[in-house]
Amino acid sequence: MNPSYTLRNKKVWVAGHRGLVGSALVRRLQSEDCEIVTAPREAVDLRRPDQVEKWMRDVRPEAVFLAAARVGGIHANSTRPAEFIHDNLAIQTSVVEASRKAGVEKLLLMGSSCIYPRLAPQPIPEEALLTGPLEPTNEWYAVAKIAGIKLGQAYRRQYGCDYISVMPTNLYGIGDNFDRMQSHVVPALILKAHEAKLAHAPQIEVWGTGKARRELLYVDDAADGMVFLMKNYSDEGIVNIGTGQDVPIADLVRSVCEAVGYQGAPHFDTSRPDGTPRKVVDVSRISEMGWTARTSLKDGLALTYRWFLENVATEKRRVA
Ligand code: GFB
Repeated sequence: MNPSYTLRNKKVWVAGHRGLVGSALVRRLQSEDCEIVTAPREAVDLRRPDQVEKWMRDVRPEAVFLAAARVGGIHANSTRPAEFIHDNLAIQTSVVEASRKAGVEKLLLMGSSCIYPRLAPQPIPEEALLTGPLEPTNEWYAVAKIAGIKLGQAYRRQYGCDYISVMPTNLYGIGDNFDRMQSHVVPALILKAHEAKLAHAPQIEVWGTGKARRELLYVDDAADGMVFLMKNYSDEGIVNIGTGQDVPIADLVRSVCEAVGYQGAPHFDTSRPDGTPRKVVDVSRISEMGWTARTSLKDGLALTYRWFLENVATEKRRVA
C-alpha cells in the first residue's frame, strides 16, 4: 500500500476525543486541512458494535484515529483488570469492524509500550513484541492492546485494510486525569506536590523505590507523531513513538516538585509496586522516517502544571 496518505479535505474521526490523546489529536488536526468529526459519548458507546456501526454509517468518516481506551496508572491496571481487558478489547473490535464495513480508507490503532515483555532489551525495538512474559501489573491491558495490533494486522492481510498501529511510551500532558489513586505517575505527582505545597506539608508520598525508570512523552508530541505516521506510513509492523530517553522516578519527582514550586522531600512507599524496572523504546524506526519529539520534560511539566492550575485546581476550589 502507498505509505503516503493525505488528510486534506478528508473527514477524520478522532475516537476518544475527550481523553488525553484524543484531545491532543483534535488540537493537532486543526492545522491539517481536514474536517474533524467526533462521536458524542451519550449517543455512542464505543464498546457497542451496533452503536458504532450506526454512527459510522451516518457520518462516513474517511480516516480514523482510535484514541479511545480504558487507561490508568499502575494501581488502576492491577485493581481493575476486568475493565481494562474487556473495555479495550470491545472498543477495538467494534471500531475496527465498523471501519471495515464503512469503507474507512485509513485507521490508526494506538497501543502502549507496556505490550513489550517486562524484561525486554532496552531501548525496546518493535521486534521485541511477543518474545517474553509481560509485566504482571498491567498484563490485562497489554493483552488487550496486543490483540488490537493483531486485529489491525489481520484486517490488513485478509481484507487489504490500511490499518496501522503505533506504540507510544508513557504519555502525560494537558487534559490528563489527575487522581491520587487511578492516574499515571506524572499527574498523580503533580496533584500530590500541589496539595503538599498548599498544605505546607514536609513530604509527598511516592510509590515504589524511585529506582524504576520511565520514558515520558508530552502528549502533543505523541499526537504529532501519530498524524505523521497516518500521512507517511503504511505497513503491518508496529512503530514506537517516544523520546528515546528515560529517567528514574526519583529524578522525575524532583522535576515535578521544581515545576510545581514545592520544596518538600519524597517519601518512598516501598509497599507499592515499581512495575516494569525499565521501559524506554527504540525510536530509530520513526526517526529514520524523519520524525522526532520536540518538547523537553521540563517544558512539558511546566505546560501541564499551568493547565492543571487553570482547569483542575480551580474546578476543585469551586467544588469545595
Ligand atoms: O505511570 P504509572 O502508574 O505506570 O507508574 P507504569 C510509573 C512508575 O511511577 C511506577 C511510580 O514505578 C510507579 O510505582 N510511581 C511513583 C507512581 N509514585 C506514583 C504515583 O503516585 N502514582 C503512580 N501512578 N505511579 C502503566 C501501565 O504502567 O503505564 C499501563 O499500568 C500503561 O498499562 C501505562 O501502559 C503507560 O508505567 O508502571
